[in-house]
Amino acid sequence: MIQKTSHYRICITTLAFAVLLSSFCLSKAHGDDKDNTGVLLLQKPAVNWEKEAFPLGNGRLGCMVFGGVAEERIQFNVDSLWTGDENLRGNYKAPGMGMYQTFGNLQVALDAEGPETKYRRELDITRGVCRVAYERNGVKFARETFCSYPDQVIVSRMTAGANGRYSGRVRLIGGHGEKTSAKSDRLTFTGVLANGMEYEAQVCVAVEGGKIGAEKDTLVFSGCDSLTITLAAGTSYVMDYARKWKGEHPHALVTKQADNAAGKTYSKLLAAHVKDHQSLYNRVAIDLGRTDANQLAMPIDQRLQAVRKGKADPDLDELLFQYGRYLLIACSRPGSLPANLQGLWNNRNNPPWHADYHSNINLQMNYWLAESANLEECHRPLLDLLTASLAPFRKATKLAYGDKIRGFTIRTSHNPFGGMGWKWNIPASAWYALHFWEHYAFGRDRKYLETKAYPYLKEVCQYWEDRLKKLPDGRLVAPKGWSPEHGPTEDGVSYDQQIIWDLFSNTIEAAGELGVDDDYRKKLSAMRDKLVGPKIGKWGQLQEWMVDRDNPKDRHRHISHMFAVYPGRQISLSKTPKLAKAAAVSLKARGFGTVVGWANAWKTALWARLLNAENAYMFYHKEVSANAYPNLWNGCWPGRVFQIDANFGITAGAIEMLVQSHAGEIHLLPALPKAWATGSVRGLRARGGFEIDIHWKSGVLSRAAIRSRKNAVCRIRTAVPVAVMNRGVKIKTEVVEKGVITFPAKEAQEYSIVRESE
Ligand code: FUC
Repeated sequence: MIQKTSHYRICITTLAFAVLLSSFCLSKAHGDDKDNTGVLLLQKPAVNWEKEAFPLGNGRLGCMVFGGVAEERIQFNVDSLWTGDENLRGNYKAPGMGMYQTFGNLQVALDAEGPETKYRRELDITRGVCRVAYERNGVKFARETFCSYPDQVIVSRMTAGANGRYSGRVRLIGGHGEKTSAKSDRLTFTGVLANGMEYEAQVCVAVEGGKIGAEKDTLVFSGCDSLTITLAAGTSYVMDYARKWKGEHPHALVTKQADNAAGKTYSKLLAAHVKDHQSLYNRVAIDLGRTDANQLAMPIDQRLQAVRKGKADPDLDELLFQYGRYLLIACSRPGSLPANLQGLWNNRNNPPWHADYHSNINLQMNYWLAESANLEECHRPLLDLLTASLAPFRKATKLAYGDKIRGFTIRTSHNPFGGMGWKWNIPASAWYALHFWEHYAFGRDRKYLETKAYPYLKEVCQYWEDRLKKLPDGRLVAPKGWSPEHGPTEDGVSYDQQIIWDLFSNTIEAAGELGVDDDYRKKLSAMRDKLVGPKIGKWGQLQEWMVDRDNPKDRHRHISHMFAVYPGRQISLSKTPKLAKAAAVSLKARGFGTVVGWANAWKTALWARLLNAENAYMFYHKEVSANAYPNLWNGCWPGRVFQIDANFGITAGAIEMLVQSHAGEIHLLPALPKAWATGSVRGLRARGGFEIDIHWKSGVLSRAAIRSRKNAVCRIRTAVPVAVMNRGVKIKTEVVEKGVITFPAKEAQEYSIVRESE
């Protein structure tokens, strides 16, 4: 698909493409897009933080809304409120590793008489708004809460169908015993952690009708028609190692954000928020079938119960799909830190696994969907933090491996100060390099490749040039590796070998794209060809180690030797069918039982890459039929504590069922399951700078659209014969093999793919 045409037009028509794209975003591309499905409904207030409260966020600032009637509780976080530091020696238990902290709670106690009826609590992921509604004594009460990226505040508004119905108290309670001060209509607390991290939160309350005033540390209001509450919070963190990660005290900025929001009308704040949210969210629409109307109207906990009893609910499959996108928009925006093990949401000061960045699957999985689900901006916080952490990563690597080693590697867990914790995970920096490469592969931003991605890739290659070990027969192995959390430490572990192959391949391709480092490219190619490659073992399995010791009864949750199938590209059914079959044998042996969320999501993507639609769907479906809590989050081993990776991985897995582009071609509907027999998707992205819409009926492609960002040869694989049209005119295509055609795609053009009779 993606061979370069002989001349790229340098005069980029990015503008034209942006206009084209935005016109697709703004107009509903298809009449059959539905708009009643993007809502999580529950009919009681949340009691349990991780299972029932609803998450909102703007990347940096986030909160969990409980929706209580007598007391609204909004637990909030700022992504950089971390203890710890550079933790140079990597002691996981040392204070330097740090933990992600809760910031505090906003509590609104409401005086009320009489029981409420018709209670509803909804998270509308299409708008990024949480709504609460109920009635009391015939009066309707309503609340809306959102977290705005443009205004950098949380906003909550409470209204009623009659005047003077709101009396009560607002409290702002810090997570570290801070003292809150109250003045007229504002609450403030400020604090400093042991590592010098300064932080502050401010709440402003505007009332209509009635009155409000400060009493000790509380705001007391009575007889109000409505309340509009804005919360601003920040820390002194800056993503800059040279400044020791520390900037100004947040007081001035937090005050400015609070004042600015308090000076705007609620409708203005809401409109700016919804516009911003939808500029990302609306890029993708999906229709996987129709749920029975009665079931669709049910609260999500009951829908989960129905699914668990075997009822079909394709709209719930859609909701799960879009929820992954929603959550990434909510916890990873330009300027923020990347999504940690809990995204952005944490109500404890000692969260499981420190709520850290975990490099042996979890952090990567958080970002598997970013490019393909059309949220490339949301990928940037990861790339930014990894780039900002280079200096401390290099330092720690030299400390452990000697001054002579070039490049760097990392441990399994790390924090936002470039500090690391538990156990070296030697190929992790190479796995991260894949994210730099993928950002280019999807977006084709050459400048980014040249200035950010290629230098990163090259530096990690240098580490492996120095570290790889020659076997007596001349082949190369990574010494002393470990298949994550499984088996012994030894040479030539498949996880290491596959990731290094991927790193070298991407670096070679990157240098080729840039037309640089010819000799180095040849050197890397020679080294790549000498790497001990994937092996098929005695029971036909893909070996996890160089030694053929895999146990067919082993159900371990980690499946690291499948990296080459997904997210890597060393093994595919079209190019390496024997290895792909061996991978299927291994994956089958790991079982079909219920596994932790991230393993479940990985298996979805893996079965999709192995083109087994029903197995892929089985694992996709388990996410709702076995794993999901009422707020569609899920828990992880041990103890089923909340972890967010599966919510992202499952969306990425579903995309692999609908379109794949890792093997040099765009494969439309590679693993469409029976459960999604008729449907459509709009706005997915494919490598090579393409955006894709697909419609299918009774399990077969009916039409598709491909929009190209750059001049490129587009190669597509379909199960049925297709013709390609551009501006209503059929264009010439070349048949490469049965089911595979190519055509020259021009930048900023749309191509219609229509089914032809056989
Ligand atoms: C990996 C997994 C665990 C958990 C942890 C955060 O080590 O093995 O299940 O997800 O990361």
